[in-house]
Amino acid sequence: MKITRREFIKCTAASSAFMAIGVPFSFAAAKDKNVDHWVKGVCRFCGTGCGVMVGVKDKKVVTVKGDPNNHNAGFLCLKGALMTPIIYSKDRVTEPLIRKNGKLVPASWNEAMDLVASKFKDAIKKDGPTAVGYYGSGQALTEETYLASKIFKAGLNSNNVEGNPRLCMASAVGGYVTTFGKDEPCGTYDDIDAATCLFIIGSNTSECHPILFKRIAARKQSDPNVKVIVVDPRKTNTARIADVHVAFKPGTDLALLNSMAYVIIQEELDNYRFHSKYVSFMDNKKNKLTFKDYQKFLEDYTPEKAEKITGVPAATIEKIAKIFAESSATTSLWCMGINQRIRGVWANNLISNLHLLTGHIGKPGATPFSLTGQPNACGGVRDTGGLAHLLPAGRLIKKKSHRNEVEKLWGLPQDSLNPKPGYHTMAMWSALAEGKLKALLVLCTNPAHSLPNLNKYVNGMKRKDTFIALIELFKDAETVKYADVVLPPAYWCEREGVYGCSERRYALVEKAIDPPGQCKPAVDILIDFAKRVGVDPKLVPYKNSADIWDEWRAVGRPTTYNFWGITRERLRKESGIKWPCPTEDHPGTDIRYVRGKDPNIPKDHPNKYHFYGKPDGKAVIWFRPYKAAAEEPDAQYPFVLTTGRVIDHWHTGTMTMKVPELRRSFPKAYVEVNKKDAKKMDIQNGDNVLLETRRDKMVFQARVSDVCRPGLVFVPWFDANLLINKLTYDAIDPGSKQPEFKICAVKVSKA
Ligand SMILES: Nc1nc2c(c(=O)[nH]1)N[C@H]1C(S)=C(S)[C@@H](COP(=O)(O)OP(=O)(O)OC[C@H]3O[C@@H](n4cnc5c(=O)[nH]c(N)nc54)[C@H](O)[C@@H]3O)O[C@H]1N2
Ligand SMILES: Nc1nc2c(c(=O)[nH]1)N[C@H]1C(S)=C(S)[C@@H](COP(=O)(O)OP(=O)(O)OC[C@H]3O[C@@H](n4cnc5c(=O)[nH]c(N)nc54)[C@H](O)[C@@H]3O)O[C@H]1N2
Ligand code: SF4
Ligand SMILES: [Mo]
Repeated sequence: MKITRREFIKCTAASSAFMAIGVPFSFAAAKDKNVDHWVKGVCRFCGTGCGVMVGVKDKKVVTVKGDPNNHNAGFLCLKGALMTPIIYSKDRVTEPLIRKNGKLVPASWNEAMDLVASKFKDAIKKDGPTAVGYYGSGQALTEETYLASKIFKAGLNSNNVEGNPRLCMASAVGGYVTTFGKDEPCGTYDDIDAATCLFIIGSNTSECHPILFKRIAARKQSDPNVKVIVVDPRKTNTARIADVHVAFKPGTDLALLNSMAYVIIQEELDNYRFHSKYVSFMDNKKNKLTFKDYQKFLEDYTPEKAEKITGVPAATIEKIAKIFAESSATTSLWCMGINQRIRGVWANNLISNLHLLTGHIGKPGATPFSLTGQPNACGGVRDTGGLAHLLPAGRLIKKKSHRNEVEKLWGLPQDSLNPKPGYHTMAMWSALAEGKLKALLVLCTNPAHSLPNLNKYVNGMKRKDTFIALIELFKDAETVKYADVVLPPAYWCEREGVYGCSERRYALVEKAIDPPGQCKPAVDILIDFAKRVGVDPKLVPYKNSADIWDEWRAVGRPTTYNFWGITRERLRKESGIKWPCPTEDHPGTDIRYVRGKDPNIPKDHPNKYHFYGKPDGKAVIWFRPYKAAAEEPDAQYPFVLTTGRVIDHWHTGTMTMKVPELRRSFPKAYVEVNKKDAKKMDIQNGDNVLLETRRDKMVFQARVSDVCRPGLVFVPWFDANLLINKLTYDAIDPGSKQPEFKICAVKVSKA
């Protein structure tokens, strides 16, 4: 298939509109005459994890189309369909680079890796293993994250293993683990097709999970009884298809969700039979309480009281609570509007509370479903334990029994793993700024653009006495400016490995082509690194990434993640399989925690539902009071600044800015201002607007619209020339340690 430039432009112009009304966009019908062969893979971008077919001709990728056998049924959004030019960008790093006299200059692999190893060895010798660390990504392959985590935790005895999922999914992990005792959703995308109420809160699904949004819109169109509720302070494209859009005051989700619970109980719409048997009630001090106590706790959240906090009319709160509870099957979907908050874990709990209260769980169409952002945040980082407090498959560093189990699996002496969790992400970058962390290996993430309150952390990256080795695709990524060594990786389909998307689906990205120049798969770079820093060779015995996969299967096997049945051979044949999947003939699991559906529950278990992550088998309804954001607007900084995404760009823009059609649709960041606010400040479309927070100030062009509610401004964060993260705030959730990207106070004026 060859798409002409004109066709591309047409698609680009139409993309947002298509997605908003749910008309599918597909290249599947296009002809394939210019392709030698097709290779199966997964889209490089969002956590939807669409299956793709990569068309290869003369050893080059010439096109990408949707895999008809995967959940996306052949459809892709534009980002997915336009991945090819990224591979062939002239800005790729194709040879190792070393900083000499302040400039990055080419070096051999040997010279570069020797330098990296010597810096790490020196740091360990001088300050011990906690002076080194790894900062990875939910976009790295499972094999890469598993291996890096093992090299640092087992090989170097350092638990300083972190990554961008801390900026993204940490609150969702915290929410699931506290509510159910286990991470990861209990439902799948199929629930969207069976739901009669879709409760979407803090997720701009139409722009950030477009192919799922297509499914949501199709579901709504298929049945007039299906209701969509969108809770977002912005009137996004997602909100535009909603039956009820709740444009509430940012940061007040906790009050709103508690109030919905209040209404549900008041109206006797709770499912007493369900929650009296399968649910326990707990307050913040982990006291076991009763349903009666819960009712009492909720008295602070009558719709009238919640109206005062949230700005949502009491009648609207009552209405959405009733729709949620009365539907035959309700699925909730949420993302960063919930997670990137100082009470992100609590907000996650409160969404699950509504499901546990009404029994909307474990039935087709009824599930609390956290949308993951990156293509492999779930499979790669959450599941393999690529964070500072985790070990593989849900095990914890702090738990001796978990450490001992992993020591056995990894062939380590008993009690040899470091029992102290490492630095979480924000602490890691602070430690670098303070000179406590001396050497850092960074893979597949661009922290000099993506961290909040950037100035503080970039000053740390600039230190002369710290060392950053960066494995990065592009010369123009912001973090390259601060790296001491840059190593060139093989990209996406230039090496093979597994991605695990939001619905517990593991799928293989197959190798389609060779990488350019001296680029190498990250797995090879990591194995070389391990050898040179003196990691015991027995810990890295792999010939290829399939060997790592097999080890990871064995490490997951004794747990409830059990995906022993997801062999490499199966992954080559099938377009993804959902764990748990204990045996090779097991079809994978759609619904967890239900007898007969979840292979972790014995067939003769006395209860239909069994929340085996909790000792008593019961999920928890948590009492979580409303807490305000870390930095509320005041007289000096009277607006709320929120940041987020646009459909055609991926994060820091390094990849999507290389695609002319995508760059053209959003060439530059801007600030969205509400019409009424704009009028008061005499701001017109296109005017320069000064945004000033307690941390920095910057000028953006205005887009005046009704998208933001009054008092709120929004800036997309893809633009490296307008680094909005210099203005954002780095307050973190005390539980998940995830920063509150979504809310800070800002002064807005015409520039
Ligand atoms: N096109 C595109 N798609 C992507 C990505 C991308 O970069 N580009 N990145 C991927 C990744 S890693 C992620 S994490 C996801 C993120 O996906 P989303 O979370 O859907 O996207 P965001 O734009 O970050 O934020 C979502 C919404 O949160 C709202 N919000 C702000 N404050 C609040 C609040 O207090 N409460 C509530 N309820 N909502 C609030 C914002 O108005 C915004 O519309 O997208 C993934 N998909
Ligand atoms: N203001 C604000 N900031 C945010 C957020 C927000 O909502 N608002 N969201 C946060 C969230 S949810 C996330 S997930 C993070 C994401 O933040 P980052 O992970 O920093 O953003 P990316 O642009 O995805 O960075 C990926 C980097 O890896 C490079 N790369 C691409 N492919 C490969 C590869 O195959 N191998 C290697 N080695 N490198 C590769 C890319 O060129 C790019 O530099 O940002 C966070 N930052
Ligand atoms: S929805 Fe996400 S995974 Fe699917 S094609 Fe678009 S960017 Fe890729
Ligand atoms: Mo993310």
